[in-house]
Amino acid sequence: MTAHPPQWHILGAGAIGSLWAALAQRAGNPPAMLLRDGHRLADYQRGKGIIFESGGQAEILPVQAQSPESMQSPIAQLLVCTKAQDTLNAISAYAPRLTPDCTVVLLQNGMGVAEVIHRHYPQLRLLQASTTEGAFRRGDFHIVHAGRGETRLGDIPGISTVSESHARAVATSLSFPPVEVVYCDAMTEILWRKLAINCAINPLTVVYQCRNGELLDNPTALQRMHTVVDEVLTVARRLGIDLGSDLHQQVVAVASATALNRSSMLQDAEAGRSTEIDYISGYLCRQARELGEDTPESAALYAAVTQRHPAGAN
Ligand code: NAD
Ligand code: KPL
Repeated sequence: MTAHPPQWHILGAGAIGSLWAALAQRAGNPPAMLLRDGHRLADYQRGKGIIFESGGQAEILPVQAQSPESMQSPIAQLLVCTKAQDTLNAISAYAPRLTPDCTVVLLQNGMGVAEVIHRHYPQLRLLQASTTEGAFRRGDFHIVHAGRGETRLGDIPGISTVSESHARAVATSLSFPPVEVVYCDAMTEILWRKLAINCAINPLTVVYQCRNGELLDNPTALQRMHTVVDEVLTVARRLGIDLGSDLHQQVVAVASATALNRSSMLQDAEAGRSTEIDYISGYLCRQARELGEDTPESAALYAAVTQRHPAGAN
C-alpha cells in the first residue's frame, strides 16, 4: 500500500495560491484552499472550481475549499500565499486547527512577516519560499499562469527550527509539474535580492503611475532606482549579507524582462487595496534605522506610497 503524501492547506486563494492549488490538484495531490470567510466560500461554491489558464488552454480544477467556520480537520502543512500585510490575520483565523508541529511555508514577497508570525506562534515550523513564477487573476477564482520562473525554499536563520532534511522534503512535496521548488541553504541572499528588486521597482511604479519598463525610459526614475539599489547594498553589507556585484544590472534586467507588467504594488494601489510597502521599503528603512544608516530615497518612496495608499491589512 502506498502512503498518501500529507495534504497541503493553501491560505490565500489569489494568483499564487490558486496556481499552487491548481497544480497540486492536477498532479493528484488534492489540496484544500483556506478562504477568508463563509461569504468567500459561498462565492467559490457557486462555480465548479478554479479556472486555470496556461499556454492558451483553460481547465476547471475542482479544488476543495474551506472557511474558518466550515471544517475542523487538523492542518499539518500550510502554504501561505496571502499578501504580506494580511498574513497574521489570515493565519490567526485558522490557528485553532494548526497541529502543534505544523509546517508553515511563507510564499510571499517582502521581508519581516516571518518575525511577526514567529512572535505570535513560536511553535510553528516556519520556512520561507520565494518565487519568480508569474500569475494573475483574470476573474474571481480564475487565474492565468503567465510566466515561468524559479522557486526556492529554505529556512529562516534565527527563526526556523526545521532540519535540512525536512526542508528538502517540503520543497519536494510542493513541486507540482511544471513547477519545481528547489531547496536553498542561502535564503537570506535570495530574499534580499528579491527585496532589492521590489524596493527598486514597485514603489517607483506607484509614484510614476507606470509599467515596469517605463521606469527605464525616465531618467529621474532610473536614477532613483539605482539610488535605492545602493541603499539596499549598504544595509545588506552592514548586516554581513553579500549580494554580489551585479545587483544594479539584475534590477534593470528584471524591469526590462517585465517591461509590460503593472507591478503588484501598482495594481494593489490602483484597486484601492493596501500594499506590501511595509514589508518592502518599510522593512529596509526599519533595518537601516536600527543600524544608524540613512536610506533617504527608500524613505521618500515609503512616505509617498503610504501617503497615497495607507498601509494595513486588506
Ligand atoms: P493576490 O492578492 O492575488 O492573492 C492574495 C489572496 O489572499 C487574495 O485572494 C485575498 O483574498 C487573500 N486573503 C487576504 N486576506 C485573507 C485572509 N484573512 N484569509 C484568507 N485569505 C486572505 O496576491 P498574489 O499575487 O497571489 O501574491 C501573493 C504573494 O506572492 C505576494 O506576497 C506577492 O507579492 C507574491 N508574488 C506574486 C507573484 C505573482 O505573479 N502574482 C509573483 C511572485 C510573488
Ligand atoms: O515582483 C514584482 C512585482 O510586481 O511585485 C516584479 C518583479 C516587480 C514584477 O512586476
